[in-house]
Amino acid sequence: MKRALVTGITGQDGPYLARLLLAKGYKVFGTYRRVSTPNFWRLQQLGIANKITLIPADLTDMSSLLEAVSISDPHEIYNLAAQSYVGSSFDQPLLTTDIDASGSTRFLEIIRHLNKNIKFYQASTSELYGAFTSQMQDENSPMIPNSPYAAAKLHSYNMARIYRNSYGLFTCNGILFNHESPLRGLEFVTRKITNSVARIKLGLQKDLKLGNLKAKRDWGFAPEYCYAMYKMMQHKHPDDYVIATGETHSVGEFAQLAFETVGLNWRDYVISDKKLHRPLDVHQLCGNHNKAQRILGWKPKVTFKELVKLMVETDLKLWQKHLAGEPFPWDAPNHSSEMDIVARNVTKDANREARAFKVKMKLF
Ligand code: NAP
Ligand code: F7E
Repeated sequence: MKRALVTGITGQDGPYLARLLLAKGYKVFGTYRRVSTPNFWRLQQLGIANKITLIPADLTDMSSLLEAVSISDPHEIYNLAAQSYVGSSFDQPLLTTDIDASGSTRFLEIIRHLNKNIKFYQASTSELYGAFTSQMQDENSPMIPNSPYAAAKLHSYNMARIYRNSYGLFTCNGILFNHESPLRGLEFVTRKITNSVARIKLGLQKDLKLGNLKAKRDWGFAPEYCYAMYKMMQHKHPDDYVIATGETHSVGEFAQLAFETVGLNWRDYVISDKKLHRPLDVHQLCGNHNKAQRILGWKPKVTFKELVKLMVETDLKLWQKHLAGEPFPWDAPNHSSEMDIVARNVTKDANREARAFKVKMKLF
């Protein structure tokens, strides 16, 4: 049975990828961080919370990563964990660098010392293109980061490439353009809009404050993008791929369509707030996924219109259920005793322990 280790299992992409890997017959391990309120609700939404073995680990903590790898003994590592919010990277540039830049290097070092056969997927991003505002971006476009987040991710992109070329590791960079879903975090602009549209429609909110309405993004559907991650890791040769729809729309267009879905005019509700503008933004992104289509046979299916409708309708249902007395998924009790959480330092496999110890000795 193939084993996969997925970091960032509690985020948007982690649960979709885990669901796919489980369907493909993998044993799935996921890393999570200890937080004051457990956040396994996405795994529970997809009905997979008790099918995954959870390992506590933090990308800034080398020993926890080492242990996660020795416990799971994976064939494939999907490194999805990140401080992924571009806005916060301006507030916490050092933390973002530690997680998003050094985190992947910690894994690459572990693989290099422990088992060079482990395949490694790095969650790279369209934010790498930053200030390069051509009509479309592909794998050969210049990368000119415009945020601490993107700069840190560029470091990881390069390290994955360097370890592939210098040590022969199987590493892939998925250069994923924005991808969204009903599991998207509420602070990202798409979900902020769809959640607010639902609340405004139900009379729970008056208006919606947004920042840069002119920024353009290439928005796709998250589960399809997770399938692309899996496809890259199954290909004979490791490589880097742009995953995108090839269509771009402004934040204003997204808002307009979202309000139209519930029969409202966005201009009556949206307020542009200068405080929500970033110190430096990425103005326009539109990805060319031809390489992924040609080599992996991957192409997007869900359209921009379908995506907006799906997200608005899901948020509307959530709030309607809430008004009828049901708790939100994230309010539901989510520390189920049925969840398989590995207690660190109590692995029974003596070989893994010995190997982990040997590697620790080499690294520290
Ligand atoms: P997300 O929803 O923000 O999830 C991020 C995950 O990383 C969460 O599980 C989070 O844990 C975890 N994490 C944060 N800091 C960590 C740390 N120090 N140690 C261990 N785990 C940590 O992000 P996503 O949308 O699923 O994206 C997945 C990956 O793809 C990220 O690397 C992101 O940067 C990248 N990416 C995303 C997009 C996109 O449009 N979604 C596009 C391109 C690339 P908590 O739940 O505890 O916070
Ligand atoms: O912003 C503008 C904002 O925060 C999109 C992450 O997954 O995708 C994501 O990064 C645009 C920006 O996503 C608001 O200025 C306007 O131009 O939804 P976002 P992002 O920054 O594109 C990439 C590919 C990643 O890799 C990241 O991890 O929308 N915008 N008004 C706003 N953005 C937010 N969040 N909130 C606003 O009110």
